[in-house]
Amino acid sequence: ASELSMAMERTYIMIKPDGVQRGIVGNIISRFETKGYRLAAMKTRMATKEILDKHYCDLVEKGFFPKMRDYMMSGPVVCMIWEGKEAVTTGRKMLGATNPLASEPGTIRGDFCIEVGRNICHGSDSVENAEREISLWFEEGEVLDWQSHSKDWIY
Ligand code: RTP
Repeated sequence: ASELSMAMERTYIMIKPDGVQRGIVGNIISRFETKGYRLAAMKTRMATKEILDKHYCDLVEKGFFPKMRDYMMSGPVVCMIWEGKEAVTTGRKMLGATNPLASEPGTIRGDFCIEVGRNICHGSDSVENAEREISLWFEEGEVLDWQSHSKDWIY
């Protein structure tokens, strides 16, 4: 495998209901597009209790979880898979810190929000979790295989 394909990663990026309602979807997509990542899948849907309990399996016992789950079900979310070199780590950098007040300006959270409970977007924190989240939110036929269609001008 070439150096490029070895570094290829897929990450699950989700725009939360506040990001959708505030009209920040296009801006977020644009940032990942212009960075050089490829959109391998995208859809809108309502999150359910069942899928959120699985997605946030590490957080279900936390005191803030029921409120957070209500927030996540308060409107449609946009589910996306972005792929490219080190997409997981770089995706997290582009999102910014979990608490938007600690997020650097220039990041999505740093530019658009101030509340940890309304932080606009989610991004996988590891390659393993990205794979888990992708299989949770997407069916196999919904995900494109860009590698077999790749062009020299995308890396
Ligand atoms: P995410 O999973 O949404 O990308 O967020 P993250 O990895 O940066 O942060 P994590 O610790 O996994 O927390 C997941 C989400 O839970 C909400 N949260 N609320 N104290 C609170 O009210 C609180 N703490 C966390 C946030 O929406 C956070 O993104």
